[in-house]
Amino acid sequence: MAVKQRSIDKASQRMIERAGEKKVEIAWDRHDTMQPQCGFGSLGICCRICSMGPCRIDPFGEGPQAGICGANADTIAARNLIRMIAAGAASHSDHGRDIAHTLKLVAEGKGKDYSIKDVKKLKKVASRYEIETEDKDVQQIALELSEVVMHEFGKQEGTLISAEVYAPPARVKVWNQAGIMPRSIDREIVEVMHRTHMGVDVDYKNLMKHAMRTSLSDGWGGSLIATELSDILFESPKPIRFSANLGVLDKDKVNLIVHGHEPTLSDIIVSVSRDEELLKMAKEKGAKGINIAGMCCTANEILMRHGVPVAGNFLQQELAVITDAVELMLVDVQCLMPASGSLCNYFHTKLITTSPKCKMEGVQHIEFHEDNAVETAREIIKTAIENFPNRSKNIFIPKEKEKAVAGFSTEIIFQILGGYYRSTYRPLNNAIIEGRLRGAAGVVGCNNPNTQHDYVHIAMIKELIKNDVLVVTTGCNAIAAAKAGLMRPEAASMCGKGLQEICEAVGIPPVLHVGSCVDNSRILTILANVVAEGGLGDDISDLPVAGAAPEWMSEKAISIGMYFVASGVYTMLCQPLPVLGSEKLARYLTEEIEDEIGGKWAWESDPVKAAHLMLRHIDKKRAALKLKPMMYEQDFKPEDQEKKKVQNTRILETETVEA
Ligand code: XCC
Ligand code: SF4
Repeated sequence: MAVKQRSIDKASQRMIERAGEKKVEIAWDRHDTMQPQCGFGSLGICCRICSMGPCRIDPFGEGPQAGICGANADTIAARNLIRMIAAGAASHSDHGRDIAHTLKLVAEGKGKDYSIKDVKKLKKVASRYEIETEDKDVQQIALELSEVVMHEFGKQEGTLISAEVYAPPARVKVWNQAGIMPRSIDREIVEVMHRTHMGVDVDYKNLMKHAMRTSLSDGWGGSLIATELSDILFESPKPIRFSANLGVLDKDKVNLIVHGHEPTLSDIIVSVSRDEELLKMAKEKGAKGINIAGMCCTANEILMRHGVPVAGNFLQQELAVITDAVELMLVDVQCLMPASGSLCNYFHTKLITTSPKCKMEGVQHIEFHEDNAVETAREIIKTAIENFPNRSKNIFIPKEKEKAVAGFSTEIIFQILGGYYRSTYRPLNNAIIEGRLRGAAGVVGCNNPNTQHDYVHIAMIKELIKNDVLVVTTGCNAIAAAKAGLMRPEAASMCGKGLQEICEAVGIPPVLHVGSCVDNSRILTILANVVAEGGLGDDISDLPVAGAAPEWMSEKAISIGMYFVASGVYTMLCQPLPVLGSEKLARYLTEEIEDEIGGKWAWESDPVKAAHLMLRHIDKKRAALKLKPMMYEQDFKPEDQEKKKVQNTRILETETVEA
């Protein structure tokens, strides 16, 4: 495949070429050798759950239509999907648990390297959990909060407090009526494994009900806890400038990349890297300083709070190593390509794993524990510095880097819109009601070599903002948007007139970076605030909004998508879920589920067409709310398309007549 078809990102294109010159294999090459990919897997109709199998269903109807136990395509596809959701929810929630554990250590005076950085938020979150905060010292509040939150993961009775108190009341009612109110976090994940054991739940709809409950325990539970407690420990984000793309690597400095998802170690790495003694050591080794850059969601965590530059998104992790300018890449958990281990053998880059949950054969492991954070950070930075002299003369750093603004938390959006003294979502709601804004969209998620890197993300976002839809973003989509210049206030010039006016008046870009994968929970709380502000219905499913994960690849993305659907959001993927082997399940997820829950899935591979489907959904919600017509002429008008269709049919008819 030609380099340009692999990525639209210039820096990535250059590095893909360099990989070819150096004859090292990267994800795209392995993707080529994988063709054709397994159809049974893509359609979701291969089952390996017991050892009478493996079994697979013949999608064309001439071979077997049931596994040896009798499970049909609907059961098999549903079981496979819900297991993916369990893995995704588990990843986010285990991340949340680790942050809660850190908060508890701090509260007990054991996590000496951490502190409560955002007392205001601590008190706010504590009061949501009905913890008395007045006249109580901060440590005590933190202790009580961490204990309540940790209890949420494994409790055996009742339902999840955060789902109840953060979501709009109308939504909670829908969940209760549907019987999908999450009861705890771990319990839902365990129950997925039980239900999908051989010979338990085989009703695809019943499985999907539990899929929704499990994903809700992620979005409004594990992920939300991760976000809220990270803000307390590492401080709530505020608008901050950063740079994005491989050009942030510095040819004269020790380059250290932090990759993965959890901020606990990387946040400390950032502060320790400013230590005089370490800087002196770097100079002795011939470097001009220490440059920390991020990759994937660890990047998002630290750029939201410290403005640390981001070297790239998921598909760029190997490309960073190929620059030959990275002394060390450390990973915590999630989204690490196992290939990085052997790739680093070709270059001087040292790969280091740090979590007891994530090790790689042949790769150095420096284990990180919260009670020893600074020392571990120091050891890792020293390892990077010592590796600087091993750099080859033949480094290549692409020049591309783009300026961007991030740091838009749920709370900051209040302030930016309403002003510091009168924080409110009113101006946002009014803009939608008056037709200055068509609506809002959350565009998030990964990269995937099945599609052209970054293209699907960028094409979709551009189409949305051109049609006066404000975009909020997280994860690797956010990094793609930053690299494409969509997070500069000047990007307002690419928007429809209404959105442009808002960006200019408030001084924000049209694409708001709200954080990492777990911070998709910020999008949920933003939606809850918009509902609470009033004038746009009383449930999330009433809002003129849509969600999308254009280049999704991870199981986490499915859990995220499912909790948005279960929260009432229309959720678009540009590559379908692996369920097409079951017509019934696919129809349920993309149609019938909407009557039950208010949200649904959709898939469309062309990102511009996908954006149009999202716009149609937004328009449908605007019409149901009887909102004013759009203030300015819109680029995409569904009626025009209808007219065009009619015209085309006429032309066809005439042609037939002539023939
Ligand atoms: Fe991973 Fe979060 Fe996906 Fe990027 S976006 S590839 S999950 S790093 Ni969440
Ligand atoms: Fe086959 Fe049923 Fe076993 Fe799955 S559970 S492998 S369909 S026999």
